[in-house]
Order: sequence, then structure tokens, then C-alpha cells
Amino acid sequence: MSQDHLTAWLWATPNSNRVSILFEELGLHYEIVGVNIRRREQFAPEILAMNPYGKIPIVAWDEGGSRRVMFESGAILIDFALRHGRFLPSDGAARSRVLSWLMVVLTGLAPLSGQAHHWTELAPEKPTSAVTHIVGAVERIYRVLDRQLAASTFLCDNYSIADIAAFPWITRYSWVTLRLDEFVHLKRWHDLVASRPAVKRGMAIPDGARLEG
Ligand SMILES: N[C@@H](CCC(=O)N[C@@H](CS)C(=O)NCC(=O)O)C(=O)O
Repeated sequence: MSQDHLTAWLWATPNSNRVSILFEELGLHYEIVGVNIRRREQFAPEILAMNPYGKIPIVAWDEGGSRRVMFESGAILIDFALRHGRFLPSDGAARSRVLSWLMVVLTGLAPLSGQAHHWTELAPEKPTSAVTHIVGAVERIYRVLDRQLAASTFLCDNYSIADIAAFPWITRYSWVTLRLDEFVHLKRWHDLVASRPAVKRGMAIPDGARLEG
């Protein structure tokens, strides 16, 4: 299954990093197009034509004589893991575990951390009740992940798309005003995943992109 002219529209954001880490882990060749969301480039007509939601990451490639476009980082992770037979067990209980933990990360950790970042840093007003509520919700997930990682090297049996989806959010723990050293097993996992060469490369993409400014 060839993916010619693979292109990824990304910025220095956690959901973009999921895709760049996976593509680096898979050793794919791809063109990177920077979309600076602080400058609202996600609302350019050519971006909206690919993803009407106006969000990144987006990927596209040629396959079977036509251009294929995908958005939503979780969908991209699942699709590319399946295509390449990597980071998602092909069947059985191991696959069920990866999909379950992936959903905890996609539907819990990521959106709640994004909201926490808003209320702790980005919002012009920071009502105490909002900050307490959202940081508490993220802390609950950190504790769940920490307990899971007390019994397992990675979130499931082996390094998987659940780990790839979680890492770019956990490594930005300062956004949610939590301290990683208070979650011993999560910190051990974080440092292990951070040491992977593909993760280091993926976190540095797009080259020179900064979320601030
Ligand atoms: N559920 C989506 C969320 C995508 C998302 O929120 N992307 C952010 C960057 S991490 C974005 O494009 N923000 C700009 C905006 O919301 O206008 C995914 O996982 O891909």
C-alpha cells in the first residue's frame, strides 16, 4: 500500500506531534507544511478545504490514482498503524487494550489538558473555580495513567499508538500546572518515551515552529 507524496500540515502542538512522532517511528518520507495556529493560518481556505473544522494535524497522500486526506490525530494514528502493522496489535486482548487506552488519551487526557491550558495560562481571566475544576480533572487522569504504568512499562503491553498519543500532552505537564515528579511511574514512562530517537525528532517538527507568538 503505497503513500506517494505524503504531506503533513503541522505546528508545534501536541496533536501535531502525535503524527510527526508516528511518521518518524515508521521511517516515512513526508513533506511538512507549517500552519501557525497563533496566526490563525488554520482558517486559510486551502486548510478548510481539507478539514472543515479548521484544525491540525492534517495529512494527505496519493493512493490508487487519487489524493487521500485525513484529519483528527487519533484517526491518523489508527489508520497508519494498521497500514504498517506497527504499534497496534493485530487482534486479541492486546489490541482491545491499546484501543481502550488510546480512547482514554484521545477523549480524556488531551481535551481536558487543552482546557486546563486555557484556564491556567491563556484566558484573560482565570476564575478559581474553573482552574480548580479542570486541573482536578486532569490530575485524576494523571493518577489513572500513573497507576497503569506502575504495573506496565508502557500504557499497554508494548510501545503503541496509545503511548504516542499521550506523550506530547504529558511532556507539556507545565501547561496544566502539575508536577511530573509527583507521578513516579508516569515520570519513568515519560523519560523512557522521550529518549526514543524518533520521539526526539518528532517533537522538533516543524523545524523552528513555536506555539507562542
Ligand atoms: N481532536 C483533534 C484536535 C485537533 C486540534 O485541536 N488541534 C489544535 C492544535 S493541537 C488546533 O488546530 N487548534 C487551532 C484551533 O482550534 O483553531 C485531533 O486530535 O486532531
